[in-house]
Amino acid sequence: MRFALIFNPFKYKVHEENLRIVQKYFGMFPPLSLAWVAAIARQAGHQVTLIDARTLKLSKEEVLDKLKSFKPDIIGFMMTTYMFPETLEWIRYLKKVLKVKVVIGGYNLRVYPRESLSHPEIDYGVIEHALDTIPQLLSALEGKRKLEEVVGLVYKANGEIRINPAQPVDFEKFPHPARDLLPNELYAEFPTERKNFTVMVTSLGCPYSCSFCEAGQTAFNPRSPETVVGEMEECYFKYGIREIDIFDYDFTIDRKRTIDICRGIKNRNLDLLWACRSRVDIDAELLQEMKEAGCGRIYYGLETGSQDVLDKLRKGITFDQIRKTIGITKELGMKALGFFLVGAPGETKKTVKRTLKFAKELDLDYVQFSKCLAKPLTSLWKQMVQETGEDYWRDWVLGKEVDRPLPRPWTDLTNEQLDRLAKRAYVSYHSRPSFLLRSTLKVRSFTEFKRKFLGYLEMIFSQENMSKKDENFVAYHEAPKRLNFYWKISKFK
Ligand code: B12
Repeated sequence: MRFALIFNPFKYKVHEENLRIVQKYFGMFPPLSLAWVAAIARQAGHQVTLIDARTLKLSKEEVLDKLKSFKPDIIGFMMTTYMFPETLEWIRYLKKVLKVKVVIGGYNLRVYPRESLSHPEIDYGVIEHALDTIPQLLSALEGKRKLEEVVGLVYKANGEIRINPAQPVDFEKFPHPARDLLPNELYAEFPTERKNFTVMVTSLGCPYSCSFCEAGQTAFNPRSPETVVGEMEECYFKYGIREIDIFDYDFTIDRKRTIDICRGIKNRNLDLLWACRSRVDIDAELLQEMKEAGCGRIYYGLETGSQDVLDKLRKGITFDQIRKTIGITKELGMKALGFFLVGAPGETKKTVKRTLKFAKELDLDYVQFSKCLAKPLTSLWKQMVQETGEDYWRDWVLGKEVDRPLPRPWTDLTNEQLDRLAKRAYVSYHSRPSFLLRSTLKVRSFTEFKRKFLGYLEMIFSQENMSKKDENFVAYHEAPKRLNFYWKISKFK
């Protein structure tokens, strides 16, 4: 089978957890989920192409041209709940011209498989992982098996939507993502210091129960240290990658595995700068191992400066742990980033002030103040659906809802107040002369300086007090000239 995967560009939504400018400068990331799917399909003997239309700035028409020359039997899209309508619009456009089947996958399918398939343009959905489902689906499309036998598939038959339950998968068995199909030199995220840059996922799931996270209490499913370091080595030698952001929910959950990965990186002499996400309940010895293996940034979920709010979020950490771990991280020469929430359960103007004061006291290298949101599968969402009997996200996927700021019944602050407070927190945090001076001195290249300086100026001058729709929204892109060049030389990859 000829299988084409497409990553479409997406605009800012006012229901998002981040302010518009934060979203704009977030970065250009590889469509990793699709790169996994591509590798899985290829391993099963199929011909695959992956078009990152977002990063290559390709219009629908240009993607259509590429697809016409590739001649796919089936095309695939990754669907997040939040970007569902615009991905659907792309599918509608392409399906009008190309008479091909469409398969979608992604986290949204775990929550809304039926609702997603209710749209006539979508033929198949992969409910959970592609590892078994995609080879089985493609062989079914070749007439070698029946759709009823494809595990983890949602599909249509006799005018009804049918679901074949998914089976658990072992993440270790996945091939490495097909980065050879991606323009690796074009990716960067806001704090990136080196090129080429990529993201990795080395484990699935998280056993903790934070009320705002969709991964809460899902089985931890790690790849082995050998496999993880093997993927890093492939990134290093095959794709010239020198910086990696590990996007696991919590990279340090299994202390021994983390240490083994660190030692593996050192033993293979990989000169990589890497970043990861972690809880603060880790120790100095582990941090030392991470530093020695090239870890340059750690993103910590700190959430708030109020003990009451922290408890309501069921985070299970203390301020002493936060202070100690951030202190050691900085002493070892790694950058510490804090993720904070604004508008969490029990939040007041006073607690937001306390959070900002706490962030300044910790003197983090980066901070993010996101608006607490009832995202699908979180306990905040479950509770809201139970109490109100309404599910905004379900209606959104069905096409019955519009993009609007969502209610937060767990705080007395209004959405307008929260946007204003989040913006004020960013401006106040980043405008301290000591922070500006230190950040400038740490900058490693002109592009890094430009990206950070523009982001800072836009936050001060262009970020409205209440995030609004922006039809012209385009994510900040660093390399338009090289992009054109890349597009010309890669006419068909
Ligand atoms: C890397 C990443 C990104 C990268 C790359 C995008 C991507 N997903 O490839 C970037 C930074 C660009 C990104 C952007 C966004 N992301 Co993101 N991202 C992730 C992250 C951290 C890892 C993805 C990954 O590789 N996982 C490991 C692989 C093995 O699992 P997987 O992604 O689930 O993919 C498997 C299956 O879902 C399925 N599958 C997935 N896609 C497809 C497509 C087809 C055709 C098929 C057949 C199967 C299939 O097969 C895959 C292999 O088994 C996940 C969280 C996580 N840890 O999983 C969030 C996550 C997927 N992202 C999420 C969100 C919300 C976003 C954004 C909307 C954020 C924003 N506001 O901009 C955008 C939307 C981008 C878009 N249009 O898709 C949510 C989705 C939630 C939901 N209900 O839909 C997640 C779950 C994180 C979260 N905290 O909520 N993301």
